[in-house]
Amino acid sequence: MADPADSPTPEGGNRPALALHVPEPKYRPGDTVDFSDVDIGEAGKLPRPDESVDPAEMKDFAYRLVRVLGEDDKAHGAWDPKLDPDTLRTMLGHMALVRAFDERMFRGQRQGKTSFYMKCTGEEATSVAASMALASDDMVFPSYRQQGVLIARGYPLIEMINQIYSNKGDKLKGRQLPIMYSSREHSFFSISGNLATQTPQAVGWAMASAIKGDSRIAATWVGEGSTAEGDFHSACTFATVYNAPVILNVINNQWAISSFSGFAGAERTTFAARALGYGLAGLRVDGNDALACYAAQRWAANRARANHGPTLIEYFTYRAEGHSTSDDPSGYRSAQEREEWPLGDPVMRLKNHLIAIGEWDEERQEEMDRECAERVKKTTKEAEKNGILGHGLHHPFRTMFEDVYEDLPWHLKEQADQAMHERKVKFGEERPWE
Ligand SMILES: Cc1ncc(C[n+]2csc(CCOP(=O)(O)OP(=O)(O)O)c2C)c(N)n1
Ligand SMILES: [Mg+2]
Repeated sequence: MADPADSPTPEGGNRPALALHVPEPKYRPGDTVDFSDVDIGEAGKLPRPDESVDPAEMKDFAYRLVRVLGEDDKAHGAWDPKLDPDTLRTMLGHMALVRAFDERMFRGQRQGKTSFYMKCTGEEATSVAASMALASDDMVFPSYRQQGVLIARGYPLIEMINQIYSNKGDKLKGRQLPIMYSSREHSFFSISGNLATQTPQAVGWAMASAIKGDSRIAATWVGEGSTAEGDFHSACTFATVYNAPVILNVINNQWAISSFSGFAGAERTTFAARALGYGLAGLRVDGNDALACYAAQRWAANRARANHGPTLIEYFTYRAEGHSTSDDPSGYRSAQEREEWPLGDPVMRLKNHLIAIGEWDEERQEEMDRECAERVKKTTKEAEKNGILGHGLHHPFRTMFEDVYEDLPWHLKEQADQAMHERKVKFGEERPWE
């Protein structure tokens, strides 16, 4: 007898028509936002397991939030990293500097000094506090929204601005998109615009570090949207199989340009819960709580360093501004989301904490903000002496083909000769700077 499943559904038959679910964000422009259903838990409630814990015992941590800073601006519970006031002030200073830097660079793009910029407003803690919990020579594989790592590691602001302006001071010679920094000296791997590629690279680097018997670990940062890329899943598999000394930081800022996190799976489960399927340790953290970010990263770093294994950390945060200077979020999301976000602003929360413990005040904060803005302004002027976008080529055209291969392969040599020839035909005599 024929299997009824093989026959096509007859018109009007009683088998249900199949249907797809297409995720839709809750709020669109103009909508009233209500985040009261977002369960943020309470600061200080979660225990801090031993760093050698079996991932199978960490289920709860993938669904709840590690939080330290409470409504009273005090630090609570076992995850309190108990940092001294000087360290907290340094952390606040780095976060304030990142914000001032973002403001000025964003304006610089609007003034035509660069073609592109990306802010990390609202996410400063996830890079600044997390990188302060690492050793300065641990290798980091960031995405394009971790300028806070470079600032926390003391990378010169002028180098960042030279790169953003692609000017003659740009060590990368204008060959990377603005903000895609690279610094071997600061153990900061070159940023790639191809999403999630940094995740298997970080795992591979960590594996190599272990193979060599080195003591340095690796950490990578990736957006929640990018976790839908295959690379991320390969990274998780390799990390767990080989117990690589690596930290996979997932920044869940709710948005991937105009796609909300639901398209990467947020309607079904948390991003930290990805860890469970791989047998990785997984933590879900309040990404706007600098102390929680620090504590989680330190926990994972200690774990990796002691060969207890890799950790996947989801930072629950919110991208407060547009994706980049090319984006206008008012076209796809409600402006109220930023104001209503239940985890507040990371800079304000750390500032209020320092005030609450009697180690800071509003006057000092204002002075610090002024100093940050002044420092960025001064450095910007300095970098502008090396040129800005629109001043023509800052590096000789002929160098375009250099520095990738030690010896230029014949086919690139041919292309380089042809390109130079075409420019001569177009512009007449060879330009002296070429
Ligand atoms: C492989 C690949 N696909 C698509 C893009 C285009 N793109 C650039 S950023 C971005 C959104 C990424 O969102 P998310 O991972 O959440 O990071 P966020 O920007 O929020 O920090 C997309 C789709 C790209 N650069 N690379
Ligand atoms: Mg995102």
